[in-house]
Amino acid sequence: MISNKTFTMIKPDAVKAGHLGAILHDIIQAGFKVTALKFTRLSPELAGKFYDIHRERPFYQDLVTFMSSGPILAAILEKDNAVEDFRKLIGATDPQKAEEGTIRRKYAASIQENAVHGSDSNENGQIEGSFFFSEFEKV
Ligand code: DGI
Repeated sequence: MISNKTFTMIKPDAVKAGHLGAILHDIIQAGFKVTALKFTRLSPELAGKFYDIHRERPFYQDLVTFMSSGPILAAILEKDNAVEDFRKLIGATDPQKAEEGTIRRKYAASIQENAVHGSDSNENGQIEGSFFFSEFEKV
């Protein structure tokens, strides 16, 4: 069965810059329904675990430091074709390569501090959502 859910984080750069409300508004306007929501801060240990897949990449340590540098908003989102549609809405990893009108193009400053996370597959969406939310926190 194709999942209609994805997982997102509004990252520390966007929260610090005051874009949290605007980004959430864009996400809801694009037709996504919020089914779980948490404002929290990742410890370096948890950020490292979340991005474990990138452990061998040269930017891993910087990424972990950045992702634990301030609060984030974590959410599970629901929509038909959620994973693919959300990746389209946020745009390319590097905001300079992201299309006009995408969230990263509008709010992100660099490839590392790129404002939002979006799961890249249904399987990862499920894993990432469960990383942050227990069953009773998902409506
Ligand atoms: O799925 P994405 O977030 O678009 O990208 P990804 O899964 O390839 O990488 C995860 C995060 O790691 C990304 O949002 C920002 C960071 N990252 C990816 N590539 C680079 C990077 N950070 C730096 N500094 N340099 C990179 O080349």
